[in-house]
Amino acid sequence: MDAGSMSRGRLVAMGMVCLVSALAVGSGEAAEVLSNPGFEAGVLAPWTTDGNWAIETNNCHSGSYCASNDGNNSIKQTFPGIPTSSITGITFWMRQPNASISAFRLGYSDGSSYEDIVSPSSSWSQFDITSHLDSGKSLTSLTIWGYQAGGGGPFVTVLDDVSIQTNLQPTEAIPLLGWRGVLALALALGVAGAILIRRRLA
Ligand SMILES: [Ca+2]
Repeated sequence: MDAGSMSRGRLVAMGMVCLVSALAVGSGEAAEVLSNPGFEAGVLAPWTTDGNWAIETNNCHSGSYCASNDGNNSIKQTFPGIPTSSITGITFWMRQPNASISAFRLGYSDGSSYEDIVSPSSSWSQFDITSHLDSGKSLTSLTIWGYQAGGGGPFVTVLDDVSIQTNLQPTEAIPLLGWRGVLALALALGVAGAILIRRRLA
Protein backbone atom coordinates (compact mmCIF):
# COMPACT_ATOMS: atom_id res chain seq x y z
CA MET A 1 0.00 0.00 0.00
CA ASP A 2 1.49 3.38 -1.01
CA ALA A 3 1.21 6.52 1.04
CA GLY A 4 -1.55 7.91 -1.18
CA SER A 5 -3.89 4.94 -0.82
CA MET A 6 -3.17 4.76 2.91
CA SER A 7 -4.19 8.41 3.26
CA ARG A 8 -7.38 7.90 1.27
CA GLY A 9 -8.26 4.89 3.38
CA ARG A 10 -7.64 6.78 6.58
CA LEU A 11 -9.56 9.77 5.25
CA VAL A 12 -12.62 7.61 4.68
CA ALA A 13 -12.21 5.89 8.04
CA MET A 14 -11.74 9.12 9.95
CA GLY A 15 -14.64 10.75 8.14
CA MET A 16 -16.88 7.85 9.10
CA VAL A 17 -15.71 7.98 12.72
CA CYS A 18 -16.37 11.70 12.90
CA LEU A 19 -19.80 11.32 11.31
CA VAL A 20 -20.82 8.47 13.60
CA SER A 21 -19.56 10.39 16.64
CA ALA A 22 -21.45 13.50 15.63
CA LEU A 23 -24.66 11.59 15.03
CA ALA A 24 -24.30 9.69 18.31
CA VAL A 25 -24.30 12.98 20.22
CA GLY A 26 -27.64 13.95 18.72
CA SER A 27 -29.47 10.65 18.82
CA GLY A 28 -29.83 10.41 22.59
CA GLU A 29 -33.15 9.84 24.29
CA ALA A 30 -35.18 12.59 25.91
CA ALA A 31 -33.32 14.24 28.77
CA GLU A 32 -34.73 14.69 32.27
CA VAL A 33 -34.63 18.28 33.47
CA LEU A 34 -35.23 17.59 37.16
CA SER A 35 -32.66 16.38 39.65
CA ASN A 36 -33.70 13.67 42.11
CA PRO A 37 -37.04 13.34 40.23
CA GLY A 38 -38.06 10.13 42.03
CA PHE A 39 -36.48 11.01 45.42
CA GLU A 40 -34.15 8.03 45.12
CA ALA A 41 -31.34 10.15 46.60
CA GLY A 42 -33.12 9.43 49.89
CA VAL A 43 -33.29 13.16 50.63
CA LEU A 44 -35.53 15.96 49.31
CA ALA A 45 -32.72 18.17 47.94
CA PRO A 46 -32.55 19.88 45.54
CA TRP A 47 -36.33 20.18 45.95
CA THR A 48 -37.21 23.08 48.26
CA THR A 49 -40.24 22.75 50.50
CA ASP A 50 -42.37 24.45 53.07
CA GLY A 51 -44.36 22.75 55.79
CA ASN A 52 -43.64 19.15 56.62
CA TRP A 53 -42.62 17.53 53.35
CA ALA A 54 -40.40 14.55 54.15
CA ILE A 55 -38.96 11.45 52.52
CA GLU A 56 -41.41 8.54 52.60
CA THR A 57 -40.48 4.87 52.30
CA ASN A 58 -43.93 3.28 52.56
CA ASN A 59 -45.85 2.41 49.37
CA CYS A 60 -43.81 4.50 46.93
CA HIS A 61 -44.65 4.42 43.23
CA SER A 62 -41.18 3.21 42.26
CA GLY A 63 -37.83 2.67 43.90
CA SER A 64 -37.33 2.95 47.63
CA TYR A 65 -38.30 6.55 48.26
CA CYS A 66 -41.03 9.09 47.58
CA ALA A 67 -42.06 12.36 49.26
CA SER A 68 -45.06 13.04 51.47
CA ASN A 69 -46.61 15.85 53.41
CA ASP A 70 -49.62 16.55 55.60
CA GLY A 71 -51.29 19.84 54.67
CA ASN A 72 -51.32 22.54 52.02
CA ASN A 73 -47.56 22.76 51.63
CA SER A 74 -45.40 23.20 48.55
CA ILE A 75 -42.51 21.29 47.05
CA LYS A 76 -40.61 23.09 44.31
CA GLN A 77 -37.66 22.65 41.99
CA THR A 78 -36.07 25.45 39.94
CA PHE A 79 -33.74 24.99 36.97
CA PRO A 80 -32.14 26.95 34.11
CA GLY A 81 -34.83 28.10 31.67
CA ILE A 82 -36.10 25.48 29.23
CA PRO A 83 -37.90 26.71 26.08
CA THR A 84 -41.40 25.27 26.27
CA SER A 85 -41.08 24.27 22.60
CA SER A 86 -38.35 21.82 23.69
CA ILE A 87 -40.39 20.22 26.48
CA THR A 88 -41.96 16.93 25.43
CA GLY A 89 -43.66 16.01 28.71
CA ILE A 90 -44.34 17.08 32.30
CA THR A 91 -45.77 14.35 34.50
CA PHE A 92 -45.91 13.25 38.15
CA TRP A 93 -47.34 10.38 40.17
CA MET A 94 -49.42 11.10 43.25
CA ARG A 95 -51.69 9.42 45.77
CA GLN A 96 -53.80 10.82 48.59
CA PRO A 97 -55.31 8.40 51.13
CA ASN A 98 -58.35 10.73 51.36
CA ALA A 99 -58.56 11.25 47.55
CA SER A 100 -58.86 15.02 47.60
CA ILE A 101 -57.08 17.70 45.56
CA SER A 102 -53.62 18.94 44.64
CA ALA A 103 -52.31 22.01 42.85
CA PHE A 104 -49.33 22.63 40.59
CA ARG A 105 -47.67 25.77 39.22
CA LEU A 106 -45.54 26.20 36.11
CA GLY A 107 -43.18 29.17 36.60
CA TYR A 108 -41.57 31.06 33.71
CA SER A 109 -38.48 33.23 33.27
CA ASP A 110 -40.63 36.31 32.58
CA GLY A 111 -42.16 36.06 36.06
CA SER A 112 -45.49 34.73 34.84
CA SER A 113 -46.93 31.39 35.94
CA TYR A 114 -49.80 29.00 35.36
CA GLU A 115 -51.56 27.23 38.21
CA ASP A 116 -54.17 24.50 38.11
CA ILE A 117 -55.44 21.53 40.12
CA VAL A 118 -55.53 17.76 39.78
CA SER A 119 -57.65 15.24 41.67
CA PRO A 120 -55.60 12.34 43.04
CA SER A 121 -57.12 9.08 44.24
CA SER A 122 -56.10 6.84 47.12
CA SER A 123 -53.98 4.72 44.76
CA TRP A 124 -51.15 5.91 42.56
CA SER A 125 -52.19 7.95 39.51
CA GLN A 126 -50.05 9.69 36.93
CA PHE A 127 -50.90 13.28 35.97
CA ASP A 128 -49.76 14.71 32.62
CA ILE A 129 -49.76 18.51 32.71
CA THR A 130 -47.79 19.04 29.48
CA SER A 131 -50.75 20.67 27.70
CA HIS A 132 -50.77 23.50 30.24
CA LEU A 133 -47.41 24.87 29.05
CA ASP A 134 -47.49 28.38 27.58
CA SER A 135 -45.90 28.51 24.14
CA GLY A 136 -43.02 30.85 23.50
CA LYS A 137 -41.90 30.95 27.13
CA SER A 138 -39.02 29.55 29.14
CA LEU A 139 -39.93 27.27 32.05
CA THR A 140 -37.84 27.78 35.18
CA SER A 141 -39.75 26.04 37.98
CA LEU A 142 -42.34 23.43 38.91
CA THR A 143 -44.21 23.63 42.20
CA ILE A 144 -46.67 21.07 43.59
CA TRP A 145 -48.91 21.44 46.65
CA GLY A 146 -50.67 19.09 49.00
CA TYR A 147 -54.02 20.14 50.45
CA GLN A 148 -55.85 21.11 53.61
CA ALA A 149 -59.59 20.44 53.79
CA GLY A 150 -62.11 21.38 56.45
CA GLY A 151 -62.39 19.17 59.48
CA GLY A 152 -59.72 16.99 61.02
CA GLY A 153 -56.71 15.64 59.18
CA PRO A 154 -54.46 14.08 58.34
CA PHE A 155 -54.36 15.50 54.81
CA VAL A 156 -51.64 13.35 53.34
CA THR A 157 -50.24 13.77 49.81
CA VAL A 158 -47.58 11.37 48.51
CA LEU A 159 -45.52 12.29 45.42
CA ASP A 160 -43.11 10.26 43.27
CA ASP A 161 -41.51 10.15 39.81
CA VAL A 162 -41.92 13.79 38.82
CA SER A 163 -40.58 14.32 35.32
CA ILE A 164 -39.89 17.13 32.87
CA GLN A 165 -38.71 15.64 29.60
CA THR A 166 -36.96 17.74 26.96
CA ASN A 167 -35.59 16.94 23.54
CA LEU A 168 -32.55 19.11 24.25
CA GLN A 169 -29.37 17.19 24.97
CA PRO A 170 -26.72 18.50 27.37
CA THR A 171 -24.08 18.31 24.61
CA GLU A 172 -26.27 19.18 21.68
CA ALA A 173 -24.13 21.88 20.08
CA ILE A 174 -23.26 19.79 17.02
CA PRO A 175 -26.78 18.56 16.11
CA LEU A 176 -27.96 22.17 16.15
CA LEU A 177 -25.96 22.50 12.93
CA GLY A 178 -28.47 20.21 11.23
CA TRP A 179 -27.77 17.32 8.89
CA ARG A 180 -25.76 19.30 6.35
CA GLY A 181 -23.71 20.91 9.10
CA VAL A 182 -22.92 17.55 10.69
CA LEU A 183 -21.89 16.11 7.33
CA ALA A 184 -19.75 19.13 6.49
CA LEU A 185 -18.09 19.06 9.90
CA ALA A 186 -17.37 15.32 9.65
CA LEU A 187 -15.85 15.69 6.19
CA ALA A 188 -13.81 18.72 7.27
CA LEU A 189 -12.42 16.83 10.24
CA GLY A 190 -11.64 13.85 8.02
CA VAL A 191 -9.82 16.03 5.47
CA ALA A 192 -7.87 17.76 8.23
CA GLY A 193 -6.84 14.37 9.61
CA ALA A 194 -5.79 13.16 6.16
CA ILE A 195 -3.66 16.28 5.62
CA LEU A 196 -1.86 15.63 8.92
CA ILE A 197 -1.23 12.01 7.92
CA ARG A 198 0.11 13.10 4.54
CA ARG A 199 2.50 15.54 6.22
CA ARG A 200 3.78 12.82 8.54
CA LEU A 201 4.28 10.42 5.64
CA ALA A 202 5.93 13.09 3.48
CA1 LIG B 1 -39.20 6.93 44.02
